[in-house]
Amino acid sequence: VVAHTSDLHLGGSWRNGEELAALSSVLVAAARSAADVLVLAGDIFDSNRVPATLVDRASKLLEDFSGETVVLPGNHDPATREAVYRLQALADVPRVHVIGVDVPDTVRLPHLDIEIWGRAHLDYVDMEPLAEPGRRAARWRIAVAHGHYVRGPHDHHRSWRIYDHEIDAADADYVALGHWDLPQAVGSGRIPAYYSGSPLVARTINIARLTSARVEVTRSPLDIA
Ligand SMILES: [Mn+2]
Repeated sequence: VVAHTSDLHLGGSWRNGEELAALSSVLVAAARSAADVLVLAGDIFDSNRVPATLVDRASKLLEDFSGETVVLPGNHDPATREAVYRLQALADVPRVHVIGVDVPDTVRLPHLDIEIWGRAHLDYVDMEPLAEPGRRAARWRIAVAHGHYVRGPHDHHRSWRIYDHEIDAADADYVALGHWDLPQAVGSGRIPAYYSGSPLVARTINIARLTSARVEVTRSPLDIA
């Protein structure tokens, strides 16, 4: 069972702490669904300059989740030298794996026979979030990408573009997308590809259940005020 969310933007309106409450409700919902893996598809922090106290509190929340957490840095929290993900508080949390920081592109979880591939944002400039995904080396494969799904020619001026043919070529059982605030299914339909939306907007997280017969994707509601 894979839980998926994105775009928490922790620190974006840090005064009232509602994003931390949202993270907490994400972890509760993931645990309620018995998620083995939680995928955080970018822009988890609003910037790499958020207060250390916020990082400490987020780290403590993540530490309490019993599954594995896989983070893909997005365009707001890229894996630069000063990335929030290199701070000790976060680096010390067991079972948290950050693509582009802890591993170049693939988190391998042999006990679940699953791998999570992604291309981290490494700086603030345009890149191809779903280019050159390679081939799977485990029974299950999740591709995670943070960018803008191209619906037509009117999207060609956007940065961080994601195309149908790239989703189809990702050799994945589920494609976990981030960057959009609203939850949405995208792609040609050949491979399940979904934006989770931001927890504070969607009020849900995505749950992908991988079984030998099919991949079932649902949205699990969050308990947030
Ligand atoms: Mn973004």
